[in-house]
Amino acid sequence: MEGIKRRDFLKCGLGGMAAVVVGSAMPWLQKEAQGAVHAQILNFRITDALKDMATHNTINSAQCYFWIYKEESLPAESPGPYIFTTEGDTIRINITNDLDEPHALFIPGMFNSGPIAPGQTIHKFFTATTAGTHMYFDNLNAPVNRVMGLHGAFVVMPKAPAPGHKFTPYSQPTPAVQRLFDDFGTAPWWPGLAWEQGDPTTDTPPFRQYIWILHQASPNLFGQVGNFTPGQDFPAAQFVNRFLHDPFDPAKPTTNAIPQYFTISGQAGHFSHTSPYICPHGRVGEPALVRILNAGLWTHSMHLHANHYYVLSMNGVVQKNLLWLDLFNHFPMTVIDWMIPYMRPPDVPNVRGIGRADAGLQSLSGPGNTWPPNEELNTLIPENLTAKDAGGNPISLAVQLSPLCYPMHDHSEPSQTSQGGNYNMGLISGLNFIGDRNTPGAVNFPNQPIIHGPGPGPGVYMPAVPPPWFAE
Ligand SMILES: [Cu+2]
Repeated sequence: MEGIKRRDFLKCGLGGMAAVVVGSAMPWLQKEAQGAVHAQILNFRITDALKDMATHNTINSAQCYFWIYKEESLPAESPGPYIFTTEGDTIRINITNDLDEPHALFIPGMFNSGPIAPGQTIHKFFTATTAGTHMYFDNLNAPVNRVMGLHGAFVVMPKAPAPGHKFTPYSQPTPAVQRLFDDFGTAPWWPGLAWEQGDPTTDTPPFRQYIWILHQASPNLFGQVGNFTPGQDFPAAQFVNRFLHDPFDPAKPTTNAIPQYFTISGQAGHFSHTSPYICPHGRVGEPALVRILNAGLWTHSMHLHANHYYVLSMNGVVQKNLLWLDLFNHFPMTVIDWMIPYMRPPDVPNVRGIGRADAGLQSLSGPGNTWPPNEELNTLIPENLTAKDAGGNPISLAVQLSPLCYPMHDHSEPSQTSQGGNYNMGLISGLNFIGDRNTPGAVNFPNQPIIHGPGPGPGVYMPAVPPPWFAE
């Protein structure tokens, strides 16, 4: 970012969201969270960084200036690290402000650092009082400091479920939420695993959960805030007005303040769609929680394919009547939990219906059904043993029809297209299915005709017995 004369910039943007687990008692953590580090004390520095925004390589070197919470043991990134702890735990935190104006760290209802002067370090502790999803952010000069990148997710897990019940994400779930979590893995309509249940044989972790922090970034405006008179706050009203309403003027590409990047947990487009930290990845019967925090100033209408999801909690209020939806509005500063049941996607052909385990798996092949009539989940198109390379060696053409990848995208599309025309660089992710834990785990279903190569063409039914290449 030309013109900014500040610290030696940290570089960030490699795309691996970092998590830190704090506290002593974590009965819910039966398996190490991927990439998580354990800490007894959080050591935060409030500093700045330049982040690669587009391709993460030299093809497109677009960068954006951010203010960030940097935990000492984790890489620089905006948003700040995911923090996980357990209800009732005491969190010790040290925060140093390396920037030129006062900053803070605030968790509504739980913690308020108060203003930390430039160069000052504070030492505090607080109790994680409420299980659920919380945003931590800088509440000074609101909303400038928060939108400049000073925000993150603070997740408090309950200590234990109510006697005779299964874990939910809350210490006082409503009857409807408790019923849903009790039914997962038990009721015939939710076959598979409970949320709290893992399975080492499929490498499925318990408490499957994802965090989506929604944000928008304006490289021009953030750069101007970074260059503003040291020690003075950038005028908040001007920041908001320009961030939301600056008319796009192609003649002034270096001053326009409209956001150019719409991100989920710091990533956009291909990088939010393919990140294992963002895009849920599981089998039918492995329900997953998504905690969604909108740290920005724009509204996002998040629309999921393949499954409807349950809205469990909104801004700390556990819901009495669970909405079952495929689209929901996420306004600025809302914190909303979704439960994706990971039921069988309705478009995957199977006569036994959606997600049911009480009937055998049957192919839809035969007259009157759609073509191709194949079961997709878990299916392997076997290799064509007749294919040879130039040296006469067999070529493996085997294709596993997993994962089945479905999109999650923002229906506020005109506002999310990075200056009109780059849809795939916007706020998108997905939902991946890598199989069905309610059907035989092996590939090549014996009652299933397997389409091979180009297939016989539309309207031609496949043989009822496996073709010769199917034999093992
Ligand atoms: Cu869609």
